[in-house]
Amino acid sequence: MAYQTLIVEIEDSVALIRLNRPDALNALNSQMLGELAEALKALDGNDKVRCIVLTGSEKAFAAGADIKEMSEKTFVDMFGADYFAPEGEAIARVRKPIIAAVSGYALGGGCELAMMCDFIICSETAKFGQPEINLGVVAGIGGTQRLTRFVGKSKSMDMHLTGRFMDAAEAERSGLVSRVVAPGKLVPEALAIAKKIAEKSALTVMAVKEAVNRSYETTLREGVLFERRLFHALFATEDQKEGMGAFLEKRQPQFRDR
Ligand code: CO8
Repeated sequence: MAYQTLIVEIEDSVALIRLNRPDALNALNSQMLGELAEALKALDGNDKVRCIVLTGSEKAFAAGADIKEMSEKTFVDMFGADYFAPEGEAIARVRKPIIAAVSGYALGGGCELAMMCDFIICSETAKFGQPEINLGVVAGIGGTQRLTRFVGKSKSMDMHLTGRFMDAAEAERSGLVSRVVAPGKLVPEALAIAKKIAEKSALTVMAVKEAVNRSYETTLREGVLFERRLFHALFATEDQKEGMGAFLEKRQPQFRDR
């Protein structure tokens, strides 16, 4: 499938999606988010893909929603179309893991898109921010909610109220990203992590993703119960027998997603 605003490659069970609007620092317009939702849906249903990496360019993961596209819109336009809601929901529905690999700017909608992925790794050049306040708006695809869960209220308020940028070291220190890598190593490192995940049982990977995401959406008691039931349920799979059997036989497991 050819896209105008994305480059999609599949190799060794891993899909790499590159946001590709270099002239606008990968600003997210309706076309790009529509194509991204479509590509993710297709990759989620593609048996050759077990993990997805989403990246941008060296200069920008994405510098936010496209200000040119939005500037003249009215409340009726935005509310009437539920601007970016269907695309956000489509991304949230993906069951395979998505790793955001961020180099350069991840601002506004770009930071929010990275946070919609399952985890973020970044290059030392990364700059995260929610600068919507400088445009007279607030974050619109989850920034106030997700950034607060990642970094806590104080730092989230600071970021949203001042519009300042956070560098890679601060992002790692405050839990926004899981790893920081040297510039130039970002995509190879993200692909290597994705390949590690691709070796696991796809059933267990989906269960982990559901369980961790549930921690955002429910009480501790309900979340622990949900996790325990998934843990019990996985004893119905061949992959549990294979994983535990391989450990006892001191060999590598051969998972078959059953
Ligand atoms: N939208 C449109 N075009 C952009 C954007 C953007 N967000 N960011 C950069 N560009 C364009 C510039 O206009 C410029 O284009 P041109 O060459 O045609 O003038 C080109 O990209 C290069 O940008 P700069 O010349 O500005 O590059 P610099 O290196 O000088 O600066 C910055 C880089 C700091 C990233 C700067 O471009 C910048 O501040 N960009 C805007 C960042 C921003 O405010 N982002 C938040 C946008 S609002 C948002 O994301 C809301 C999300 C929620 C929406 C959901 C709706 C429901």
